[in-house]
Amino acid sequence: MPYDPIRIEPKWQRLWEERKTFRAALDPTRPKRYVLDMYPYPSGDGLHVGHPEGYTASDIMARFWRMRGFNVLHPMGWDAFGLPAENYAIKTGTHPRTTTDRNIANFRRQLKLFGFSFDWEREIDTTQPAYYKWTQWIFTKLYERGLAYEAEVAVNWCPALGTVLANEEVIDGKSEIGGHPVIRRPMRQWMLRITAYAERLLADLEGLDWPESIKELQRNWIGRSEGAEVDFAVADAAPPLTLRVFTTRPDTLFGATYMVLAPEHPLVGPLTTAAQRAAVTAYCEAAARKSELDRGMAKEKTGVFTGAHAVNPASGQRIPIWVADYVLMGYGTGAIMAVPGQDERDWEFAETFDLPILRTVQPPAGWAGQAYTGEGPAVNSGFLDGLTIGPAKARMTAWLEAEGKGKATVQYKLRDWLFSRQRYWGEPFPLLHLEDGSLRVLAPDELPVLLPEVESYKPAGTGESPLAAIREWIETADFRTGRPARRESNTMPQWAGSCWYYLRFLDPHNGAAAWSPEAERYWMPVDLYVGGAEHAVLHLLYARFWHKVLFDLGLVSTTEPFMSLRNQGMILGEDGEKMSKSRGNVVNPDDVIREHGADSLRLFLMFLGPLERDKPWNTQGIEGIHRFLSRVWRLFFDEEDRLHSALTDAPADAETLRLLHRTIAEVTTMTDGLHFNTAISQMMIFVNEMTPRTERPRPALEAFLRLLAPYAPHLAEEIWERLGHAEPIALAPWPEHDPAYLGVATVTVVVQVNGKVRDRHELPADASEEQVKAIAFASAQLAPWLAGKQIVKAVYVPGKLLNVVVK
Ligand code: ANZ
Repeated sequence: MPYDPIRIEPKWQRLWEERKTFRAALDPTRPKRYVLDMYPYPSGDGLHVGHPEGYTASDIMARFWRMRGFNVLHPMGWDAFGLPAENYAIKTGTHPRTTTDRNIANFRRQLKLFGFSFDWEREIDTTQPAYYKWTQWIFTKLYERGLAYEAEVAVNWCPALGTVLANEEVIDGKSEIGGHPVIRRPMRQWMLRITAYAERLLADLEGLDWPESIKELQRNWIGRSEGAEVDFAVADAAPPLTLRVFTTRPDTLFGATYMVLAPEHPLVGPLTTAAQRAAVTAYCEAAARKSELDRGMAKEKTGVFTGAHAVNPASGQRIPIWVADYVLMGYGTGAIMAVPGQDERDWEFAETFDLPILRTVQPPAGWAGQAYTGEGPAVNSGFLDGLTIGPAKARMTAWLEAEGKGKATVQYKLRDWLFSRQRYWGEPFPLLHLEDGSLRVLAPDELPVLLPEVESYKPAGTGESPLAAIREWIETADFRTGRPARRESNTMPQWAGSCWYYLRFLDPHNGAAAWSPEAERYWMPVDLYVGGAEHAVLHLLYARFWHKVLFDLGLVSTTEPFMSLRNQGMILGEDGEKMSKSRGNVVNPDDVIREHGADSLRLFLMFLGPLERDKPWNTQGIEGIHRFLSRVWRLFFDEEDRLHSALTDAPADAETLRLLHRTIAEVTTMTDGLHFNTAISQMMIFVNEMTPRTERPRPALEAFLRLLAPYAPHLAEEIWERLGHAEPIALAPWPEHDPAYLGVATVTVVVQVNGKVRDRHELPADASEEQVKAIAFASAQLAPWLAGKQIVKAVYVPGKLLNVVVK
């Protein structure tokens, strides 16, 4: 009997489920690990081979830590509110509940094929009332703390979708979904005051074990700038008017030769002179049609003079006030002092409109024709002259404060979070608009506010959601007073459910609370969070924000939710391009599993290369992995499916012990560091060494099997059981290595194909030529370079190089 994953795998999936092998129970006497995946949106397309890459990595860690004695929580669920189900409902009339349930069933079926060690009893679905009741409850907490408010805000209005979009959903002035034009328009919205947490969101990044690139993206998104606010008096204004600006360079104040207001600045109207009014109005209307991103990126500077002037508080000069759309209303004060001598954008603008330029930092000799943003002594700046930038900033800020003309401030790029959507398939807001114009948030016993049935899923087109059209739902009565009240027709964005799902996993069936304090104290924080880098900013920032609010409310015990974060790279198509339906290079995991089995797919995904890197799929690679697993099988069983006669209970010889302990040490260290490809290489070495042996010490083989178990769990269980073990290998202890047997150094062997470096391997210094070649030729990394070629020769330079010539 050959290795037959198709027979083995469903059996073990069923047994694990029946025996509840992966059930996680709160047990304060045991150390815990919480291993979390970014739960998927159950799309109609089903799983893509990219999904299980991260899930396999986290599953290996969950299994590894379980075997090392930790009580492991490893859950899975569905982030199931969202636009695709709703758009499908609009097109076909199918209720989003129907499609969502169908998609979830398909995702669950597919995930189960992989043998992931999830505790399925903890499965959650953000669209179930028993879940979103608590999402609504958390919203009431935010509201009570003054962190949720209504505002008229200029929003991205998409006429075609009939809804408002978040900035992230708008790309180049078009909707991310469908590519429809988006314009700016003021509307009443719910906002969350994430800006109140800007400083802590920034500072607490320091303590996190996250990829530095992700931390940097969050830092940039929060965008902290230190500077000053400066007040400019408007010349000849009666009554007096002040224009306040934010600048990071108060030291350059003497060089401010004009000012610029954002087109939406409230003083644009009052300041504009009669002669300039028509031009200014036309300019502002044109600006309203552009997205912020386009405005920020535009190469050519556009603008219009208001006809008014201000007085530079330092120099006393009269300077013109302009309107230009490179100044954004949402940052600082929406007005700037323009210093063309030291600012490139201001320089270009001054050149375009022939405005005066005055240098206030001395550039190096020969510098001409452009702004100088570097270091140098202050010039043309009265009491600052001669000072370098830092001291000049400090001196100017002190002067402004003494004169009552300004003060030191900190600005953030981070904006408050636009938290409402004009959609059906989302969480209703837990509040009532009362007759007197006031608001009442609902008490816990009034939750959940259920989504009502609607006849049409089309947005109202007025900017309101389809819910606005259901009179009997919108018009209700205040349960406490019996007086008429209106519900909110907006729903929450998809991000809401994912802001706290990791907490619901702790205690998913709790009907009386979102989670119990005991469960939270025991399981939190998440020890390892694995997911795609596309969530670098939004999901991870929003969830951190909610978590900090919950911390301030005493509802969670940690200041951060996710201690360690790892991103998986993208699995590209075999052609090295992003997988997409239109390219026809999408690999469906169902097909791969049917052909090679889940263990081969798991191992292959991990052997493709470092987890965080983007890697192309390759079909030959998975065949190589399948052969490797077949050879593992053959270590234990003969052709007649009996235990192999080479298995022996005699004590292992010194050489075997050295090999075994080196393998244990290497696989342990590499797994612990999530260097799965390297761990797999080491396991291949072990199998290559053992295969020709006519005496295979059984304890050594069993130890090896335990190392393989997190990677190829079905195969390992099957062999383990046939060896006579009653308890699953998934719960067997991880082997320990004995340092006495180590002491062999490793070398890096470079693999060249026709003179070009294509691969490298970390191998034991004493690996034989056959071993090196076996590893090298099994490598998925190398496969594309050998595909369809004939190997003419392969020369091994011991410990250094494998030189392959193909034609
Ligand atoms: C004068 C100045 C002189 C500036 C100079 C820079 C260099 P960051 O670092 O991103 O915080 N600014 C302020 N508000 C703005 C807005 N709403 N829209 C567009 N630009 C705005 O940038 C702060 C600088 O960006 C501020 O400092 C201001 O220009 C500009 F040599 O003031 B500065």
